[in-house]
Amino acid sequence: MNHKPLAISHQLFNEAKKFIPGGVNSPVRSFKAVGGYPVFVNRGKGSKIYGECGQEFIDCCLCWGALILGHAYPDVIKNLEQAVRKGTSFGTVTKLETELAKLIVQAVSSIEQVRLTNSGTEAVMSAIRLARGYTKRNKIIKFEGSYHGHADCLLVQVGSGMATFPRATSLGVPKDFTKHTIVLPFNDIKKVEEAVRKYQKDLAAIIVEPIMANCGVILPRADFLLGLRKIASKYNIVLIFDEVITGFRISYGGAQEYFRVKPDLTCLGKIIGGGLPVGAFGGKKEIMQLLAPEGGVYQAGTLSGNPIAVTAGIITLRALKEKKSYECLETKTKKLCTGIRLTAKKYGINLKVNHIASLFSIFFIDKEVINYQAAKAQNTDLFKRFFHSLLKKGVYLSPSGFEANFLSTAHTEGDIEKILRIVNRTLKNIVPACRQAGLVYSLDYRPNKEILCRFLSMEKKKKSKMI
Ligand code: HOZ
Repeated sequence: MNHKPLAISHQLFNEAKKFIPGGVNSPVRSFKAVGGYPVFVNRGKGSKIYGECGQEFIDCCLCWGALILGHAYPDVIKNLEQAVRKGTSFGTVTKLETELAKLIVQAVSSIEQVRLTNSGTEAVMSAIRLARGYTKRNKIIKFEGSYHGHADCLLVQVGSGMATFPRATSLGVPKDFTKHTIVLPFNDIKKVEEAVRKYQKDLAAIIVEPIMANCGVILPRADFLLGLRKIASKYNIVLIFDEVITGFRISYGGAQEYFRVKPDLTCLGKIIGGGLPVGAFGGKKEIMQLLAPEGGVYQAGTLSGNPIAVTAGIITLRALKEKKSYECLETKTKKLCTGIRLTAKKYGINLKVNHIASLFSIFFIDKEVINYQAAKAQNTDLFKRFFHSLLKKGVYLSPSGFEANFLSTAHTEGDIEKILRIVNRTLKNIVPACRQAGLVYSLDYRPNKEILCRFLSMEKKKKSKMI
């Protein structure tokens, strides 16, 4: 085994820690949830990233979902080079902003007007303020394990990095700042009805990730989102979909198009910046018109609508629109996730793979994961072993069992097959640990090679056309 990359990561991380708190600019990157040292990445191309020692990884994190076209997508790079030559930021209006806004409005049916921000956190924070300004009410409902960025009022029972954090809420958030936040379990519409009846007079908004993607991927039950829509309409509460992850990922129109439920406001980020820092929030004109300078809800940003970031967003959205990529992405993801499930079955390992479109997570658990409490019950030690074994063999997953994984249009059939081969070797090796954790069906373990061989030969025959 080549120990050089590990030694280099160790050295670079220690150096970073001298100057950056924890060595990172966002906590999950520190590998705290999985142990070991983060990989220092030097470059990326297509479905791959390359470490400082040249190690190659198939990337299934993709800048946390932002890079749906893969790394260094040629058209994005070409246009960025041209844009940079014209100047990097003006702090005044450009045609580019209107162009990106138009693309978003045309794509997302509930959005009539949209404002660009620098991050998803900013978008969500502003959408909440707008909902409060519009309804003249204070309280908001959020769901356990969801992560809507790090604005004070939303840092309550949060997923993502906070799911593996030793304390439930961040220090530095006064109770007064979260006293209007009501936290409910995801997928439980009865609890929402009860809370709404209790607080209706002061409820400004319900904010939800239509697909939870910050404590692993958790799908909404049939009618949960529709139930939220009905309740919000009945009580004049603003329904906010946080589509920072799902926007332009689940379909071109986001999760709201996929599930056919229209929120009043939508928050976006990641993909609309094509790998550069952008966020956005938009919705009904009647609500959006309340923003300054038209209305009394203040929101601003020096670098908002930055021409470089907006250029990357425009090219990305245009490419997605033209390529009709979503079917392909879903086929690839289904193949990968079915393969992982069947491999686990072959070894009698109880694990759950939640997936939709090009979003997936793997939970070492024997029950369905339908909410945060279920996600919390996963065996994180087994996930750590799984993660590091894949990493060593060249697959980069998101470094926590409480995060989503992603595929891009750049992932090839060869990538999927390689990941499946590596998953096979990994799961085979961790059977004893799974057995010890009570996650193997039977102590009398007999591998069933037949099922997997049948699946793999079926897939070969299909010769599915992948991009
Ligand atoms: N909170 C992000 C994932 N849900 C992590 C972002 C990052 O570390 O870059």
